Amino acid sequence: MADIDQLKAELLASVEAASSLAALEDVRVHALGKKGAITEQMKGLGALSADERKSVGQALNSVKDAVAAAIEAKLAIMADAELNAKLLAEKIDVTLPQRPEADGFVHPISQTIEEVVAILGEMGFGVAEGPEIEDDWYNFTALNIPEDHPARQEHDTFYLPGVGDKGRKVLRTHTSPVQIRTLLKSKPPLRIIAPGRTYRCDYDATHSPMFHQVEGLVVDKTVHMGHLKGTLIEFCRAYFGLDDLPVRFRPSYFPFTEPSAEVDIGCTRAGGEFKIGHGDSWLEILGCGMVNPKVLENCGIDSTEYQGFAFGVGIERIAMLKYGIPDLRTFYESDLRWLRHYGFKALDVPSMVGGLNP
Ligand code: 2NL
Repeated sequence: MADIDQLKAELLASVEAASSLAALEDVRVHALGKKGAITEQMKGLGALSADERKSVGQALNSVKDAVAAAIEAKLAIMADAELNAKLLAEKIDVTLPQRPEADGFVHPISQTIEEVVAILGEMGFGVAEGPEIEDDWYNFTALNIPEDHPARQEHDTFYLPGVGDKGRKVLRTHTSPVQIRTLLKSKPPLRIIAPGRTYRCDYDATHSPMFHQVEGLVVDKTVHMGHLKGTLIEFCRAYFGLDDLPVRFRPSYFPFTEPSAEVDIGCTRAGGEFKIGHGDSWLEILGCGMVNPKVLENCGIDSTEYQGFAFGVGIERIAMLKYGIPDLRTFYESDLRWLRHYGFKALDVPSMVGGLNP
């Protein structure tokens, strides 16, 4: 038995001493292999009495288990150390600015989102983010769009296979579920925008199955339609860079807002030309309204104490209008010639002090 204890101590010490994967493998073969030290001892068991065979056999088995466990543990430590060394060797500082001579461009979608964030950020909105694969409840039910509501069909939803305990999973059809998540976890007053990818099963010259949206939400005790109008008029004028851009609110309907409105901006279509600004015509650019009290209640907010306004803007649409991009589909083609033409310099970050497109 003393021999077995010594064997155990020796083998554990050699596991401890192994300093490479190859050395550890040598130790494993030497200890546990077919011709290894433990196997050799096992072979001697036949010569022992029945009682001795049992106790020595058990002792050898426990040495075997202890050595195997020590090798496992050492392997895990070595794998960790290897990964750490690799991470350290491959370290890059992602906060360094892009080299100015590098031939890369910011996509107009990213640029437009940055511009919207700059304008609304200046007004005190914070950016919120959330998952693109959503529970049916966050995407529809919480927003007062019940199971049989026609809006569910209008949204041309991509449903994911399988049914979870919270209901079906969907690709979010708008970024509203991000606002729902924020309403559920933080207390008002709130002022947030949720930019990001959204999905609807629709594809033609003016629809893409994946597109981008920015939604905004303000909840407080005394916010009213005047704040909604002031915010969106200011937003439209700042985004298009026209101080006197005509903006009008036209009654509309969304299940999640009441009252609801669509926002049009002035434009001219005279003589075959199209231009944003004072003119003979109107162009719809976003949807908005006062948050339906049912939506607040669904998120555990007392609608007799709080009210809010919300809006949603299609990023592709306002990017096409501002930058004269005629075809929606070109956004997603990754055509470098297109990107060189419509893209932006990476160092020209939009801001209200430095300008939206410096
Ligand atoms: C559009 C219309 C809209 C909202 C989005 C919203 C979000 C919450 C509560 C209430 Cl959490 N409303 N979002 C409200 C009105 C319109 O988008 O045409 N978007 C492109």
